[in-house]
Formats: sequence, C-alpha cells, structure tokens
Amino acid sequence: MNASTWESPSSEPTKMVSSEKTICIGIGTAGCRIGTEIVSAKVPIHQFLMVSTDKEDFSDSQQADKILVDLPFRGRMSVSSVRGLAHSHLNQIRNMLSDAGVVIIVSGLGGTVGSALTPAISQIVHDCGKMLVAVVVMPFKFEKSRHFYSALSLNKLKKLADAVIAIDNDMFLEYSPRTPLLSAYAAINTKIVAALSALLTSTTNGPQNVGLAKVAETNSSTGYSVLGLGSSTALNRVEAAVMEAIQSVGQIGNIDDAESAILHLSSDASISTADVASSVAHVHSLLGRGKVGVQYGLSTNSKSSTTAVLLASGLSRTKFDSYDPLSEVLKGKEIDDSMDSFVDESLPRLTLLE
Ligand SMILES: Nc1nc2c(ncn2[C@@H]2O[C@H](COP(=O)(O)OP(=O)(O)OP(=O)(O)O)[C@@H](O)[C@H]2O)c(=O)[nH]1
Ligand SMILES: [Mg+2]
Repeated sequence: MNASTWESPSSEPTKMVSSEKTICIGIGTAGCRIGTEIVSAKVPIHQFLMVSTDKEDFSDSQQADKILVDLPFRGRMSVSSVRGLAHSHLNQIRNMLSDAGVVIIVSGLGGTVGSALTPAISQIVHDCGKMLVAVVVMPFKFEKSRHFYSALSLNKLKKLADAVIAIDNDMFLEYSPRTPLLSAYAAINTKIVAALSALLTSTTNGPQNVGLAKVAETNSSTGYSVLGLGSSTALNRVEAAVMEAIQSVGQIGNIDDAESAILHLSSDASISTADVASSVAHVHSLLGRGKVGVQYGLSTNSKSSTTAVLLASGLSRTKFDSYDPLSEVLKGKEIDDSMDSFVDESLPRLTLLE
C-alpha cells in the first residue's frame, strides 16, 4: 500500500523535489537540538549545518558543520544586531547550498537567534532557487516577550519557503506542567522528531510514509501548515489518537478553514484497513467543512499504541496572528517589508572560528 490521496489537494504548481542532496540547517538552541535528533532519526539528510551564537549548542553533534556567529559581548543582543553580525557568514552558507536539492531549516522562532537568522538564511535558500521546508517551533504562551518577533519571522517565512511547518510548543504544555523545562524540551523534541520523520521519510522502502515531496506540496494560500499530534493506548486507540490530533490543530486555528491535510498514523500491526479508512474519513469530514483533501501515510510499530500526526494547511486565522498585533491592523500592507539588520562599526571585526 502506498501513501495515497483521498482527494487531490490544491493543484497549485510546485517545485519538484529533486534527487540531489538534502541539507538540514539547525538555527539557534532549539534548531540545533531538534536538528541533531532529526539527523539521528534517519530522516534522509546528507549534510547537517548548525548555526548559532552559542558554542554550547554544538556540543551534541560531532558530524555537523558548524557556524558560530561570534558576539562581541555576553548577554542579550537585539534581533537586528544578531542578523547584522551574521552577515559575513551568509556567503559561506550560500556556497554550501550549491549542490543541494532540498533544504530543511529547523529553529525556534521565539529565540533571538531563531527569529534573526531563520528569515535571513531562508532568503538565501530562496534566492538560490532551492526547495525549502522550514520547520519552526512557536513559543509557549508564557513566553510573551518572544511572541512578536516569532510572528514577524513566521510572516517572512511564509513568503520564502515552499512549505512551513509551524509547531506550537503550547501543544505539549498540558502533558507535564511540573516537569523541569530541559526534560520537557527533551520529551517534546522526541515527539516532534517522531512526527517529522514519519512525514518526511520517503515511501520507497518499508512503511508507508508520506515523504518530503507531499509535505512540500502542502503550501497553501496562507503559506504555512500547522502540526497536530494525538496518541492513545485505549481500545479505540486509532480513533482516539486521530480525534486528539484534530483537537490540537483546533487549538491553533479554525479547522473549518483547512484546505488540505496530511495524516500519518503510527500504530501496532493490528491496525486494519477499516481503521485507516475511518481515520481519513474523520479528518475529511471534520476539517475544511468536509471539503478538505486528505493524504495519508502509515507505519507500524511494536507498541500497543497509536500516534496520529496531522499536518493541516490553509487555516486563515491562527493564534499566531495575534502575536503581531500590528500586522493584524495593517492586514498585510506592511510599510517596509525588508529585514532590518544592524552592525555597530565600532565593534571588533568578526573572526571565523570554525
Ligand atoms: N520544542 C522545543 N522548543 C525549544 C527548545 N529549546 C528552546 N525552545 C523554544 O524555542 C524558542 C527559542 O529558544 P532558543 O532556541 O533557546 O533561542 P535561540 O534561537 O537560541 O536564541 P537565544 O534567545 O539567543 O538563545 C523559545 O520559545 C523556547 O521555548 C527545545 O529543545 N525544544
Ligand atoms: Mg540559544
């Protein structure tokens, strides 16, 4: 059984996924952590590049190429300063892309490095004509000071990437509110990477996954897709997991607006054709007022549980819109759409440390 189409999604022309090299770029602390796990999860990545201002972010990966953007002093810097300081490295990144077919960027848009460099590096990938899939983590609701820049960056990405997968950290908040944050991040990242590897792995061998090509086709009129997750060990675990995944998408935006969806089920071998068919039917009937195109993939595991990964596109209003109140007022009529960057000429000159 191959990953199949229930109804064909939008017929917008899309770039073909070439068979050339796939490069993953992890940006900032969250991007380096999640990228490291993606690479070890055997998503077919040929080269991994980490970019950050903090050497600590590089400690978990021996295999990666690393670009350290050196800061002139320790402490918090503005988004535009970090962008300005990274300027001298952008050519190095451009050169690395020459033989790339697909670039997957991973970052937390709530971070200074994530919000500064994700749009800047995406612009380079876009200018080089490479296919770009951006996987971005949006900040927790309690990280209010991080909301505004995350929304600005998300808006830029919508225009630059072939597909943007926005993952809301809030989706995981209810699971374990008292867990120490670093352990919570580790647990969240494991879930995120399991979901991404289910979606991004090619269909050619083994389990029926959805594949990068299908994910890259999900770009919609709103320019990004949101990820929902559900899992269950109950007797009706397939249905329960799917309903939870639909609910988690509903926490981010109005599911009535969805235009297309990808559902990936990971379940024990007892999952039946009827289970898969009714799961796809649930998504089809509950999203987009029953008009949504649903593609699906399936992999089996040895656990007595089902995990549903739902990627929904086309949600015209999401909670992330309110993170940037100005764009709500201007409704897309930005006065200056360029990325601000700032370099203080009095700072010492940058040196390349890697
Ligand atoms: N899911 C997940 N989110 C993370 C992780 N680490 C940080 N975040 C979130 O990602 C956002 C960005 O944080 P960082 O990645 O630490 O920031 P940065 O890009 O390194 O930039 P700085 O602010 O300069 O450290 C915040 O909203 C964090 O809550 C992680 O390992 N997993
Ligand atoms: Mg950091």
